[in-house]
Amino acid sequence: MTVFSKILVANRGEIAIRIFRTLRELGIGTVAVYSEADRGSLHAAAADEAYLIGPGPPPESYLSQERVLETAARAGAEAVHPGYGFLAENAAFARACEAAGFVWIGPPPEAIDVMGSKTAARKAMTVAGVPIVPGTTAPVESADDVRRLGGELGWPIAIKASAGGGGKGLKVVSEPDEADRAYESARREGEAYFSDSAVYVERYLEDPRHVEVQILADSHGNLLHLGERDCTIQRRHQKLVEETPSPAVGGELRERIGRLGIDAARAVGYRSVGTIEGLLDRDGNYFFLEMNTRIQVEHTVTEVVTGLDLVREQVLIAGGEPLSLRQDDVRLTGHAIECRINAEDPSNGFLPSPGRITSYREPAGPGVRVDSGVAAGSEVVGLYDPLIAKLIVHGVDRDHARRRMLRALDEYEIGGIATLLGFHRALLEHPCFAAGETCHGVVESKELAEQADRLSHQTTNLAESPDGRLRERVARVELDGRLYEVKALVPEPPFAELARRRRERSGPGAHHGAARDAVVTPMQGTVLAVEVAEGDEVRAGQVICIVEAMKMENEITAHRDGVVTELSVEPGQAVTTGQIVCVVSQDET
Ligand code: MV4
Repeated sequence: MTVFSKILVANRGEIAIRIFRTLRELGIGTVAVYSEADRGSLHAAAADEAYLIGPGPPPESYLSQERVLETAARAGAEAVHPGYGFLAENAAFARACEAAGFVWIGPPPEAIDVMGSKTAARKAMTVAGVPIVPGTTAPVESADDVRRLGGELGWPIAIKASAGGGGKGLKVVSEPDEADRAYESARREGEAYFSDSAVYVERYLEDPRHVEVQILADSHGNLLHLGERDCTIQRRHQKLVEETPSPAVGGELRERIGRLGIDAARAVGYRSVGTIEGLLDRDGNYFFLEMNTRIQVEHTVTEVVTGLDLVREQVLIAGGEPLSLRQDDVRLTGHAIECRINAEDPSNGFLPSPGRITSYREPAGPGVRVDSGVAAGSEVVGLYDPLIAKLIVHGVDRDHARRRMLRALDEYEIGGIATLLGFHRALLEHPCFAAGETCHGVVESKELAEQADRLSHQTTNLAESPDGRLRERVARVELDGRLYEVKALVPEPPFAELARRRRERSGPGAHHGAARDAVVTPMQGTVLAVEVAEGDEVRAGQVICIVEAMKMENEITAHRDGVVTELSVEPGQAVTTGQIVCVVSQDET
């Protein structure tokens, strides 16, 4: 059964660790690669062997095909697993792996190529009889074309980047007058993201669900599907919550979507695990959107309801094994939900929130799985994807899973950085989610972000605290024979006085005003240079000082225009996470 003796995982963080676990179970040796920014990372420690492959920026390490392949040769690996992101859907890398004598744990490069071009994929699906969203299967050449197509398909229409996917470059056009601007804008985005300005047009579906189907295909012509996943909960085309089964899919529709998925995969000669993504409209029509030619973040919910290990299937398929089960053997049990735990700040426009994790405790208990890549003391590096963990629950039905997720979110403690924990609590408690609706609008609403912020303060800490100077204290309090754990944020002298003055200046209720005039260091490190002096006028974004951490230089910038006061760092000084560098004052008249 052991088809390989050693596999290199060309990835980092939680997905690298998740893959290592399966490889261990298969008795296969594990090789990690890591960048200079990931020297202390868990994924490097989790493998049998770990190799430094270059500096932090991905092009010089995780995206460097040469360095990854050199390392695979040096380590004596037989195969390369790309995980997701980075090189996972790079057909050139898949070919380079095979040319260098390694097995590529993924689909044939030709299938990656066809599915990588959205117009080529739409053409192939039309030939295969798989329904696509009505629109063009070739790029459109002008805004006039867009207007003409709007007339034919009916407004609104969507313009999408041909080389795109995941909604990047998507522009909605409601009427003919908007065609010129939307066309040019979609082309610019295509060029910026994919170096390809080609765009095509689809009818725009109102309030659809994002429903995708998991496919397994071996090298012996066997294909099967493992049911659908519903990924409708997205923000700016980033999936946040995924579940299976879809609240909108019953047995008959599941079979239809499964068959379409298999037809789609077969049409491009697919082999490995892969996902057909589609849109489900309110009338139950299902349209092909694109194929993800990799293992996906949300594969876990399918694992939970099928009992299968999709990474194991992927490795065995790459080793030439036939699938060990048939469609009839697939049993879907209960309901699974995944929440993506990103180091992002919902109260700050979901901006990434890199920094040191000061405290960390994972949930456990019945029906709970955590795929994570961090621990207390981990540094979340801003260079990489903000996904630090995936929290997955399994319940007998949807509401059981939903309540279990809320319980697990409550148990989860991540201190030192902002995360989506509070956002997920707010969302899963929201009536729209409880009812299994699409929640379009709600997910991106200010109300939900504010509720997320309130809930996240239950686990607030030093770095999240209003002035970056508060320490978390736990005291136990007994009231009426019941023990309570109380977390208090205690200002520490000499900063207590500073915090008081700032609050007075900002007035009551101006919590955020008070928070925002101090510049704090987001990480522990050493001050290399201070670029401003007390009393200097600075503009938002201007560099205040440079802090070296983990051999990388980080620019600490002013967050707003103002005058530098209370400057408290000098070159050579060691700073801690959340330490105040200075205050940027504004005249408040
Ligand atoms: C669409 C659409 C409506 N009509 N295409 C594409 C990628 C995915 N991330 C979102 N995409 C959409 N494509 C057409 N022709 C609406 C979306 C969409 C969406 C779809 C399902 C669930 C949530 C969504 C959120 C934003 C946009």
